[in-house]
Amino acid sequence: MKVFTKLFLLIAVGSGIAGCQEKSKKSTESIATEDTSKKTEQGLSPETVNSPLLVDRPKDVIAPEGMVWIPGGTFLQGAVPGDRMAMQHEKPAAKVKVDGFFMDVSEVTNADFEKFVAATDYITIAEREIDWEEMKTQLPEGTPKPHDSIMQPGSLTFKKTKTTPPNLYDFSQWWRWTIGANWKHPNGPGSSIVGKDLEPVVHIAYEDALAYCNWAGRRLPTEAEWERAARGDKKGMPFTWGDDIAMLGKMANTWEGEFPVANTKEDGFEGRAAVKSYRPNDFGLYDMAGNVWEWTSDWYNSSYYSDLAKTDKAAPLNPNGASQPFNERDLYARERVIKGGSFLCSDSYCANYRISARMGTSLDSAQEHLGFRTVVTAEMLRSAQE
Ligand SMILES: [Ca+2]
Ligand SMILES: [Ca+2]
Repeated sequence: MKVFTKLFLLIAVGSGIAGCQEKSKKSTESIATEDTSKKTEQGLSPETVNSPLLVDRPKDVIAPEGMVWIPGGTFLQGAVPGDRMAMQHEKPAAKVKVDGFFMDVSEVTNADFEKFVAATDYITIAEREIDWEEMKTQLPEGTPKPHDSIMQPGSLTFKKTKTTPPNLYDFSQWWRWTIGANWKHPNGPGSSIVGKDLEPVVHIAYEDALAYCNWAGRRLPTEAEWERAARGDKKGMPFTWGDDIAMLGKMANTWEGEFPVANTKEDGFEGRAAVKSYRPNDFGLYDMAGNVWEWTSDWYNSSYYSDLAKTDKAAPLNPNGASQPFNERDLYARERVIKGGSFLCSDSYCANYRISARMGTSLDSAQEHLGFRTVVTAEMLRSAQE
């Protein structure tokens, strides 16, 4: 679904765009009762259980430039005990195993993406014309067509509010549909990426990220791989650096101050920071907390963890998430999981810089705080050499 469609839905029918808002208990219960058919069946195949684990980097493969080996391991995926900010869709944590793999040390940058576009002439979703015929198939029947003046290529940009919003559920108060916003003009037509080679590329929809991966011989991480990489060797810790929230400003680019009104910039940045502006985690990965959100390949299913807990498949190997999308707050949603939070995440709001934090984002959504990083397996590298 186009990001515009989401915004339009929000305005027209009050549906929820992917955001940080807290869960509505009422809607959770009513929708879960009405439609259980969309719930996940986990997507875990029996052969992935109790298989041997690839821990160390195979000697016949070396890390591609800009990547590091993430050792395989067993860990608890999901909310850690005592995390008071954890939402229901992060619980309960599940023991999983992940084979080792290589991961980009940083978010994909503007310079990286520019090389891809130069080589392929790829046009991102935010740069493409909006197809109303396609869009209306994903809207409630009878939804009127918006005026042509706003049915133009664009994306979502953030704008601070002048005063404290009366509620933080309506994020149309700080998100704007901006015609002409895209990866080359991240804050709208008047902005550019000149001199910002090392900032993370943004306004990247899922399809755009896949196209880059396909060109680069990479893929997106699963949510389990992403969490394994972000967590490093720290067991039971909510953050990539441990459990001390006082370190936040030194360790990640997030929002400090009252969201979405006042940003104190105590961490040095109000918007995107060049990648590697903060210290890396145990595995040498930068900005796994904050800066920009990162796509994973898992379907977003708000029942995934609770459904996983009901199965008898202990410690599955390389789980790839729910078999189908489901969002109890938006039954039209077809979303993938994004991780890590962004420069817009505040401890006064959603604290999505926590490792277990997750959000569903529609496949065609592009936003100014959403990018990605890639992974590759030893097997993929071997195949590429054949
Ligand atoms: Ca900041
Ligand atoms: Ca990030």
